[in-house]
Amino acid sequence: MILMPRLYAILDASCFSTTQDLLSAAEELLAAGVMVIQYRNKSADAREILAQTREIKTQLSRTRASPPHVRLIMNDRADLCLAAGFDGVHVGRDDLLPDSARKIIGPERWLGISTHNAEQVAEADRTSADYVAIGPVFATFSKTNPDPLVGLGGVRTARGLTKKSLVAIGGITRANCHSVIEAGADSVAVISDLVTDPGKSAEEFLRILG
Ligand code: TZP
Ligand code: MG
Repeated sequence: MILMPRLYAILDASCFSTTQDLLSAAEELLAAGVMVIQYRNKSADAREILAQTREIKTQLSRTRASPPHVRLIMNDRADLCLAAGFDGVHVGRDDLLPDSARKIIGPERWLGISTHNAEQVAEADRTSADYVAIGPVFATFSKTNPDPLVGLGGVRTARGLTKKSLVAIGGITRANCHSVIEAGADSVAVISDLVTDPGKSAEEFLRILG
């Protein structure tokens, strides 16, 4: 059983105009004390993704020469998780089934799964996933064709259906994150509210979430 840290930062390549901007954001998140970062890239090919993740890893070793260990999670692709030497993979409804992804990444790396309703949470609970993401909780502009909003009620329901680490996602900001944790999430996954000033924003999230 893993315990997901309160803040799960997602670096979405589409939010940054250059790799350098993405790396600066990664550096700021790390310096602020973020312990889990997902790399999300919906448009690049596998080679570009690996080139970018290699740079993120180099950045990480520069910013954090010693423990604590920051976990890097690859979105969508279990094969690229291994190739990049990442610590886990997050799969959605269009990706490999969680148990197939588990076969690729092995027992130690973290496996996360997206869910969008109670039935999917219950199903995810029966898989080898380490954590279950539920969302979108609030309106989001970061996902194409998002599923219907689950709201705080959806987070509460999900909490009742799994003892796995529960990650809430979708429209979560410094202003509303506390309510999401109160509803039963262990962690909040955030894209947009970490883009503008990543270090300051992450510090504020971490302060609010205690
Ligand atoms: N899955 C459900 S909502 C979402 C994903 C990837 C996007 C979350 O981004 P933001 O900007 O924090 O709403
Ligand atoms: Mg996916």
